[in-house]
Amino acid sequence: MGIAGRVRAYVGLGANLGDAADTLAAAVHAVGALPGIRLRGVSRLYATTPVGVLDQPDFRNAVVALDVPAGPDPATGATDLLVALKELERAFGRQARQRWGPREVDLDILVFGRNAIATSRPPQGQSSDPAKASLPLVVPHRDARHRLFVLAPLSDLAPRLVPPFWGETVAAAADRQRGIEGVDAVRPIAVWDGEGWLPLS
Ligand code: PH2
Ligand code: MG
Ligand code: MG
Repeated sequence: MGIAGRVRAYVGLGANLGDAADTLAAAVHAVGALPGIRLRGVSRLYATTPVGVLDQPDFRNAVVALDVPAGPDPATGATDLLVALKELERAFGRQARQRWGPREVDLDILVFGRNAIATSRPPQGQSSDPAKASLPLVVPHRDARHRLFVLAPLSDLAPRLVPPFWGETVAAAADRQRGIEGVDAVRPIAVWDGEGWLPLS
């Protein structure tokens, strides 16, 4: 594949068990070290109020910009990235459970270039949650547009991006969602200094 066969992808990172900030720092390094993948940007780190199930610890969330192989077609390229991310999730979960007790990291493909993708997941790309295992891979991520914990860090990296189907920029969606969820739902707490998180005081 030539140098043109590359895509800008955005991946959301989340964790709320164990030292979530440490986990996300390690996850940023691990994603950036995947074969063929280059780390192009890291958002601020946010402390975020749980969405969905409310009775659980606050999350830490961030987004990374990646330069990844386009693959022979978008569905294949995105599926390859998905499989690599799911392997990382398993590796983190396995190590964390053995050593420090429960820990969890969630790595979601938010955007894969200009592509709109809906494709079945290979076995290695399925969720460990049986209820979700058979869901297709859909990119842009279905919920991203309505979740401030995704929009705020994505807007750090790509405020003027208009993902497929959205009809608005990431920054506009973040502003709207901030009005719905409130400014305190998603709080920046650190910046990436190239190696780890530097706390904002
Ligand atoms: N992830 C979820 C459900 N709810 N809430 C926050 N604040 N951050 C998340 O990453 C998150 C969530 C399922 O993936
Ligand atoms: Mg998720
Ligand atoms: Mg996920």
